This record gives sequence, C-alpha cells and structure tokens, in this order.
Amino acid sequence: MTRNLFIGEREFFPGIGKIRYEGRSSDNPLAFKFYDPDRVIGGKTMEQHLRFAVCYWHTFRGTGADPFGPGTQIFPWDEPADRMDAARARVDAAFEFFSKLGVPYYCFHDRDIAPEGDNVATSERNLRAMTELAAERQQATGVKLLWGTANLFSHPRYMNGAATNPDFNVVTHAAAQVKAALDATVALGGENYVFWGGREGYASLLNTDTRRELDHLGRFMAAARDYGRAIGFKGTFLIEPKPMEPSKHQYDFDAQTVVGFIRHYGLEGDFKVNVEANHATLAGHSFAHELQMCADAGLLGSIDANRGDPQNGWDTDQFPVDLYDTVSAMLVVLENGGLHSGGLNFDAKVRRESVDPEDIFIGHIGGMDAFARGLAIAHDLIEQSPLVANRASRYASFDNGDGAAFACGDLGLEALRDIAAANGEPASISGRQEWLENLVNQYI
Ligand code: XUL
Ligand code: CO
Repeated sequence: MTRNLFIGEREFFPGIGKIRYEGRSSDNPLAFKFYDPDRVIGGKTMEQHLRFAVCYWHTFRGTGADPFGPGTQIFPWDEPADRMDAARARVDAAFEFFSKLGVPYYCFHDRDIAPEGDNVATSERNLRAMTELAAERQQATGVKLLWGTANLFSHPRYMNGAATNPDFNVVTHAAAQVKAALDATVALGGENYVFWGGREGYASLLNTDTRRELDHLGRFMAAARDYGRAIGFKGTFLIEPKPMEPSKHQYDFDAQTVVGFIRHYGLEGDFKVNVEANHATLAGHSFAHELQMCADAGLLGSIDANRGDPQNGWDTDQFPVDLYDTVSAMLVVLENGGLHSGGLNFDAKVRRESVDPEDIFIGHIGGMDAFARGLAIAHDLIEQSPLVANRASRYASFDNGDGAAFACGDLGLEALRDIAAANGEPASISGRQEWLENLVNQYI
C-alpha cells in the first residue's frame, strides 16, 4: 500500500511506492542501486551533496510532442478540461512523484504551474492561487523549491525576444512576468531564481542593434535583482547559458560569455551561473569545462543535469547516464566545495516512445544513480589517487622563486627575457594524459 504517499484526492502513480535503495545486486527497476541518501561521503550525506531536483516542465507539462507529431504520453493529470483544475491535478501528481522518488527539491516556470490569463492581472491571480496550493503541498511533504523562473519564450509576443525585444511594450510584459515569478519564488522559499534567455538573442544583424539589446538585458537583470532584494529574496540569481535554439545567436552563449556579462554589468555578488550539460555540448564544450569555468570565476551556481545525444546536434535533454560525464562533473563540484545553494536539477525528459508513468520514475532513478556513482568515484579520485597532487606538481615552477614573482606581477618582459637567456631551452615534460585517463577508469 502507498496510502501515505499521496496528498490530494487521487493517487496518480498507483502501484508505485517509495523508491528505496536496494544496492547494485537488486534487479528491481524501481529501486536505487547506488543512490543511498543517508550514505556519508567526505562528511556529508549523498542527499546533502547532490541536492536533486525534479523539473516541472518536462515531467508534468511534457507530452512527447515533437515537430512531426502530437504527444504520445497521455497522463491523468492532463485530464481535467478546466485549465485551473488541470493545474491543481498536476500539483498533486507532482508532489506525489517528488515524495515517492525521494528528491528534496523541484523547479518550475510560472506557466508550468499556472495557466496564462487574458491579461497581466489574471495571470498574476492564477499564479498566486497555484502558489498557495504549492505552499501547502511543500508544507505537507517537506519538498522544497530549488528555483523558480518565468517562461519568457513560449508566448508569441516574445518572438523577437523578451528583455532584449526591440519593442519596449514587450519588455514591460517580460518584467511583469518576472515580478510575479519572483513573488511566487519568495512565497515558496525558493533558494535560487533562474534566467534562461530562450529568445534573448537574434537571427540577423540587418535588423538588430546588439549593443542596445545587451544593455537592456543588463538593465533588466539589475531591475529584477533590485525588486527581488526589496521583497526579501535572499537566494542566488542564476543565468543559464545556451548557445542557440531557439535563437540562432544567443547572448548567453556559454559559461565564459555569461561570466563576462555578469561582470560587465556589475551583477557579481547576486548572480551566478546555472550550467546545463546539453547546452555545454551544443556550445562545443564538455559539461565539465563549463562547470570549471564557473568554478574558477567563483560563479558556479547550480546544474541542469541531462545529456545530449552524440549523433543528434540538438537539445535532446536525455537523462544523464554516462559515468564519465558524472565523474568529471563531480570532480569539479567537489573541488568547488560543493553546490552551496544550487542543486542537480533533472532538466531531462523520457523519450517520446516511453509512454508509461513508470518510465518517468526509471529515468530519474537512472540519473540519480549515475550522479551517486559519479560522486563516490570523484571523491575517491580526489582523496586516494595521485590526480590532485599530479595536477599541482605541473605548476610547481610557479610556487617560489622567479615563477612566483611572475605570477604576482613582479617580473616584466625584460626580466623574463633575461631568465630565458640564462636558463636555456626548457626540459620536455610529459602531460601524461593517458596515465590520468587510465586512473579514472581504474576508479570507475
Ligand atoms: C531550455 C532550458 C530551460 C531552462 C529553464 O533549454 O534548459 O528549460 O532550464 O528555463
Ligand atoms: Co535547463
């Protein structure tokens, strides 16, 4: 019986109880093989390290529709004909799912949990009503909000951008939505607030003043920050980079672009980066590279955990199952001292052909197990293998003497030239990449 695990009037996942850790010898598809929330690694439990979140959009608004055909996934929470009734059913289905899966967090866009109304005031009223219900469900289940966000890309009014739209009237609608989404995030105790700029970009320089658009984006972010702080939002604002899709050229191309944007517009201290694995690969980077660039800048905020498809060049948002990816990501996260107020949000969806409600559980279980293994392996690599010491030793020539003087800015080009002339040709030093790759495999 799963009687205590649903909270509304109806059970949406009958026959599925609480997902438990059963260890790697279990052949139960609805059990964790590696994610043991209470297992302590390096002084913190797996649950505290990984801070998993389920996303509302793919899981409770996705239908499997693609440009070639309608949805294949007919789920009971979409049944009510009235849009607010359907929204209420989804909240109940969502909190039942979060509780059964055992994730501490969820994330949503304003339009995921509440339907858009005919005008600004009606949309605000719908969102407030749904926020009240979500607050009750959070209270009843203990599930918390990792981040809220506003969908500024689906409505036709945003076809030329939201904060970067050339028409001021559209910018004001984007602002109204962000204001209401911040109100909801604060009311629900959200720990972060995300901006993913789906259409904050352009298709042609022939009709676009990119300099003005970027300045408007900077102004918009500052206005959101000021409003959020004024209503008591203590969390972190996050910008999620993506190089393309839907815009051809997106202003938040990759992590280093966003780091530069945050610094250029004076947003450090309030803003960090939300790195998504599939967006990294679309930008021609690895997931770990994007995480490392943020960690180096002190701006690693949170993670959208998923993966792309190696043969398809678009944002397939598959569940992360590749251990090399999760190990390399967790190496960066652990060396960063953890995710802090961020988490691992599964911005991932099951395939169009996966039509059983059970498939949604299995997708998340696989992602959670893959990150649990990544965490344990990365921890062992850092604590027990020569990886960290080897990396540090490559830079030993900067630790003292002239190398340290250069690194501090005390040696100019002429002094460096004299040292080169005096010391002669440097010894050839191996990077030993193959050895390090073998080491990673040894620990996996
Ligand atoms: C789109 C994407 C979004 C953001 C939130 O590619 O990743 O779902 O995570 O707007
Ligand atoms: Co995302």
